[in-house]
Amino acid sequence: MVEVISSERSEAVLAQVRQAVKQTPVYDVHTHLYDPAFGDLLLYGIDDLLVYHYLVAEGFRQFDLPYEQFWSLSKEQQADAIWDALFIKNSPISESCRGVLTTLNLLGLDVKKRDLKNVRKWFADWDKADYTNHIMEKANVGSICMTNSPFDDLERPVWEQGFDRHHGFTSALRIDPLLLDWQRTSESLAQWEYDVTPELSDKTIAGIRHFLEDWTRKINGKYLMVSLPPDFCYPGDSECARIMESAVLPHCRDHGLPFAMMPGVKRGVNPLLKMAGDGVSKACVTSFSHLISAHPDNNFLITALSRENQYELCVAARKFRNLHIFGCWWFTNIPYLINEITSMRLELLGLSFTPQHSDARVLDQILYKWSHSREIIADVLCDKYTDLMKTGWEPTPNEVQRDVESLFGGAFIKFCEPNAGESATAQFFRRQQEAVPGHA
Ligand code: FIX
Ligand code: ZN
Repeated sequence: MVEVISSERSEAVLAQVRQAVKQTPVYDVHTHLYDPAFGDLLLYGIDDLLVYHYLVAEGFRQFDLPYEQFWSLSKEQQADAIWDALFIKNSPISESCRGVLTTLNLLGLDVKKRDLKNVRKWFADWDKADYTNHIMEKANVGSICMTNSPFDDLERPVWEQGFDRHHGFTSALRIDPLLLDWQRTSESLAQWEYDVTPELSDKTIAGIRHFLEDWTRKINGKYLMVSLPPDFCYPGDSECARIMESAVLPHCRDHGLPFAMMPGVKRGVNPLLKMAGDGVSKACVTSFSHLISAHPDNNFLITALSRENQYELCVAARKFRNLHIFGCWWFTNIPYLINEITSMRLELLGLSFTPQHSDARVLDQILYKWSHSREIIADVLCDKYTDLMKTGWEPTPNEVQRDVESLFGGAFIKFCEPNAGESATAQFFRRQQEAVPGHA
């Protein structure tokens, strides 16, 4: 047996892993945040943190007020009710509650004072654009991918009018209504002067492709994205499968763009909870394997909502190089599952996946979501490098840095833009790499 690595040397490697995870800026590949040019659509501050739908769902487990009464309150009153129920009357143990406290703590606010009024005052003094830069820097998030929907009546006019883009924000074209509600969406497209009818004729498919082309260009989309119900089935003759096959996938092929799918969400399980009322069920990974297998010239990104789908999905990714798995989505974005899912992915896929995205809806959330995830990713990576070192393999600092960059956006960019060469984000990571002490 080869001499094992001394404990000092292995401690030094693990310290370097932790440092690289902490210091490497991340590309947050799926969020619901907006470039500050979108004005009020970019949410931030304590009230938006407290009325986040993750907390609303938990709040209703404690409130004794009727649903309609809560919804009739102002945002500040709703935030007060949630603060009182989840932070004052109970200890804020859940991941979403802890997230608010991590965020405040990282902003330098003293949470033990439990002084909501003062916290509100602190946020009131910020300018939105300055705050955006401040938070991205503090969270060490180098780039944020927005979710951009032409079907959103508040968002669409901003794109149509045009604006100077913030260098830290990229775009993804979100097309749920197109795939999941064609009968209604055909009316919108027709109104916007695309040549479509509710029947999926060749002419209508051409109209849908024009629409996709116009919006991909307008927003400079990096990928197209849909969330899918658990019963999505392929092959199949649903309108969703037909539009995907005849319009979305050819469009993605022609433009060299990946198609991101997020299976497993059951929308409106409890409509009285509004946005907090969506649930989860196991999706059919076999359908996704069929779809990917039938389209070898398309690239697919997938994050599944159900814990029960994670293992099958990893095995599917071992079979299909045109599938890239990303993130621990929504209900799986809790330490217990991030740990489990990230370990499993590293063991089955090595470094060829993207462990996390934030899904942040409120800018400040990137502080807690990334600090919590970084902690777990560092722990899991340390376990894996420790196992390697038991064989006598000693990772060099450059190798560790390379691996972390790959997990924090490098592998994603390479998958999405194999021919982009020096894309803006790749350049960004290269600059960061050069800034790391010890980089050759
Ligand atoms: O469909 C999505 O992109 C989901 O992430 C959202 O619908 C969901 O409301 C959410 O915020 C989850 O984190
Ligand atoms: Zn999302």
